[in-house]
Amino acid sequence: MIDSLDSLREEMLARIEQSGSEAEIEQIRVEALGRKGRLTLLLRGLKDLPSDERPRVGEQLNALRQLLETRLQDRLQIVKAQQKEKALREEFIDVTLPGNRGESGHIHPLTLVIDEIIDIFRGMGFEIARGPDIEDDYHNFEALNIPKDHPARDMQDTFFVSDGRLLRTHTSPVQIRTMESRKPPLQVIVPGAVYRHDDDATHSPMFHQVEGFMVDGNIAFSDLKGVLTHFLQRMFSEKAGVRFRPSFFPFTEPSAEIDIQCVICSGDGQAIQQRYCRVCKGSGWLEILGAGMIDPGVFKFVGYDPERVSGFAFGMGVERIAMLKYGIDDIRLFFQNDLRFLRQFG
Ligand code: FA5
Repeated sequence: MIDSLDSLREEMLARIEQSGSEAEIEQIRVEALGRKGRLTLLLRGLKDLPSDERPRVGEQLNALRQLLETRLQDRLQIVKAQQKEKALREEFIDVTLPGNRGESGHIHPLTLVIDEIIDIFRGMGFEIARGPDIEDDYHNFEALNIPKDHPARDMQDTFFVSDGRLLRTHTSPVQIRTMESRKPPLQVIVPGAVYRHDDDATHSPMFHQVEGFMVDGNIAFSDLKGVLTHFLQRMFSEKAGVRFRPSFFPFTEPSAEIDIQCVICSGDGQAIQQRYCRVCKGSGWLEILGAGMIDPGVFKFVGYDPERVSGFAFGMGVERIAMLKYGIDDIRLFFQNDLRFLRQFG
C-alpha cells in the first residue's frame, strides 16, 4: 500500500507539473481525487486494513490528497496566467501602425455641373421642377407645337415604349406639365435625363438637359438675353463672349441658338500653340443651348391667353457644358465609370 502510494504521488506530481491546460488539470484531478479516483479508492480501502495500520496509512493518504489538491490549484493558477499572457500577446494591437483608409466616393462631374447650374439659377429666383422620364406623345410633342407627321419630329430620334409612350427626348414637356397645373408668374428650371437614338463622341443615348422658362405679363427677348448672358458668364468666365444666332424650334418664336466663345482656345479658333482647336472646330464659338420666346400656340395648349402672357424658354445639354468646362472631348467618358477619369473630379 505504501509503495503504491509513493508511485501514485510521483506519477501525479509529474503529470501535474507537465500539464498545460485547464482541461488537462481537471482530468488529472478526476483521475486522482474524483469519485472513482485512484486516491479515493485507496481511501475507501482503508477499512480493509488491519486496525493498527489504518491511522498511519490514513494519515499518509490524507497528506497526499492535500498535496495533490494544493499542487493542482497552484498549477491551475499558473496555466491560467500563461493562457492570459498568450491571449494578450496574440491580441496585441499596434496602435502606431498606419490604418486602412476606406476609400470615399465623390460627386460625379455631371452632378457637379448640374448643381452649379441650379445654384446660378436659384440665385436669380428660379425654382426647380421635375417631370417623368417616360412621357406621352402629347406632352413630348403635340403640346409643344409638334403635330404628328411634322418634320420637326425627325430632329430628335425617339425611343418608343409600349402604349405609344416614349422616353422623353428633351425636358421641354415639363414646361407643359408645369403650365397646365399652375398660373403665371413662373420662373422655373427643370434638370433631368433625356433619351435619343444617338451614339458617338459628342452624342449619348441618355444625356441630361436643364430646361428653363419664365412666364409673366410682360416678358421680352431682352429678359432671355440678360438671364442667359448672366448664366454663361457665371458658369464660364465674366469675360466670355456670348452670341445669339437665329434658329428654329417649333415651340419658340423667335428662336435662337446661343454660342459661347470657345473656352479652350479663347475664341481664337487656332488651337493652343497654333494648332487647330478640336473643341470648336476652328470656329472660335461653341453652341451651348437652344432658346426662344414661347410660341403663342404652346400657350393655347395649356390654356393661357397669349394676348396676356409672354415668356421665354431655353434648354441646354449638361454634358456639353461639362465637356467645355473641363476640356473633355468624348461624352462617353461620363458613363464608363472609369475611376481614373472620375477621380480627377474628387
Ligand atoms: C432641345 O432639346 C430643345 N428642347 C431645347 C429648347 C428648349 C429650345 C426650350 C428652345 C426652348 P436640342 O435638340 O438642340 O434642343 O438639344 C439641346 C441641347 O442638348 C443641345 O444643344 C446639345 O447640347 C444637347 N444634346 C442634344 N442631343 C444630345 C445627345 N445625343 N447627347 C448629348 N447632348 C445632346
